[in-house]
Amino acid sequence: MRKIKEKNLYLVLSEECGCGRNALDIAKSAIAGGIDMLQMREKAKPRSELLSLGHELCGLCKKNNVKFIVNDDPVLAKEIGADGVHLGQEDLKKYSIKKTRNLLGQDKIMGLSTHSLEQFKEANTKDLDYIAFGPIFPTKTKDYFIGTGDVEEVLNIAAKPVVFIGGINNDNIGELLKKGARNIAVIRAILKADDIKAKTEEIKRWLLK
Ligand code: TZP
Ligand code: MG
Repeated sequence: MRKIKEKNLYLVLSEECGCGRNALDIAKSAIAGGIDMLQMREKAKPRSELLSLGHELCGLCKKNNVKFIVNDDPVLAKEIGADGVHLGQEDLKKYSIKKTRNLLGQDKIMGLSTHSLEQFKEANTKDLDYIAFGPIFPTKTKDYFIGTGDVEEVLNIAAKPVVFIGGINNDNIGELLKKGARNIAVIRAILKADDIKAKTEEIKRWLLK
């Protein structure tokens, strides 16, 4: 069962990248601009704050038909009532895919980050609802990037939706879409914009072309 739309603009929200604006205001503007999915990725915030912010973001997303995903922590995702969780390779040590599924249930969205074709192939056999692949382009979040060389192969073999991430912006998104990408995740392309709503609309137009 496919739990996400055919095409998704996925905002990964880290308030620290938002030029002093607060997470809730950023989310409101990005939702007004047309994001389809929102991930709370707040590595620096204590759990108590994640819980209250998560509840607010979750309510906002529900009202606007945007999927709300919690990064790193399936227990927190469940507590908040989020639509799902996003795990990194490191998170699997604590929360295996099976354990996470048992915790969240069949209806929830489970995504996993992959950073190479090998990791992607492994993830492709697992009980996941989408697989993130990247960083495709240089990004301040990671100290490496993998380029676009494997994008077509990944899409050819994919058994589930692939979300491309890492340094994607208005200048390079066209190249990815031409290779068949349908799901794009960004942090800074949206969070660094002076006008978050307008920038979100601009990127979304690319996706819907
Ligand atoms: N995982 C791979 S790249 C990345 C994450 C969380 C960061 C994406 O941020 P940006 O600003 O869109 O490059
Ligand atoms: Mg993680």
